Amino acid sequence: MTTTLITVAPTGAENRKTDVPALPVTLDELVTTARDCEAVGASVIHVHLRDDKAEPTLDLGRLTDAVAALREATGLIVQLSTGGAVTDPEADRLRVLDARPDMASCTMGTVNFGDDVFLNRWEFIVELHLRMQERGIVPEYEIFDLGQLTTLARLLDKHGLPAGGHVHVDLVMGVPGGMPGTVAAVAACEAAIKDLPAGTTFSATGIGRSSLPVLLASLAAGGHLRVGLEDTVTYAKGQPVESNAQLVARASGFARLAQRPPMTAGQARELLGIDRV
Ligand code: KMH
Ligand code: ZN
Repeated sequence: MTTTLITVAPTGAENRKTDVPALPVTLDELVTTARDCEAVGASVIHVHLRDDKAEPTLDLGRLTDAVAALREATGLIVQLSTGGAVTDPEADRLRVLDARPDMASCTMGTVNFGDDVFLNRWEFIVELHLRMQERGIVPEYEIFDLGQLTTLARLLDKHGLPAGGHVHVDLVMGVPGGMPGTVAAVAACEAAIKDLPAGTTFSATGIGRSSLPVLLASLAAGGHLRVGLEDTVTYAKGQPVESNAQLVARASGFARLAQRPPMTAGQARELLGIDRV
């Protein structure tokens, strides 16, 4: 791999605007963030939306508007979260696909999520996978624990390759209840990914203080990167993140040092098979 795909996850569903003022919660803030992050090396944006009170929402009208606004303002690949918040019902999470993004996330199993449970039943996973296949939406398979890679292998075996034919996974590491954000865990996942279809790619993100170790381990293992305020609100000890672009710029810098500069959105589309759907 000679270049690095950088995904920005600017908002998430967990952090509060009152605690993290840099969090983009309005559509204007999201579009500005997207432009800024594209300028410093992001090629994919993983989107969670907020309502007028800055609470997480899966409102279809807002999602549809966000997809249109991001496409108009940037060349970024628009990936909507179907994970939502832990409280979101399955029907609302499935309806996200009606907003017709380029990509959508698809989590490969249930995981304890701090004091909560992020529920992803097998039947729900299959339904998401099949609907994305039908509609030509490219999935990013979210992996919170090693065994979820085995679930992905089972899914592909039983229900076929995703739209576009390319398999891309994102390792979400360091969630309390999931796998740790360590070099050993990245290496274990990399080994398990070798059992998935040839050409499968992965990115990785480490929550909180695991963000830098995971970023460096992923680059070293030939993986790609996800960064953003969804996962990381502290830039360095005692220093809050100023903006999503600050995190993307840092990731781009490390990628360049690793002789794997950020890929353009066009290169990312080619890699992920988005041009083929
Ligand atoms: N907010 C988490 C419960 C995804 O976006 O697909 C789920 C999540 C995964 O963030
Ligand atoms: Zn997310």
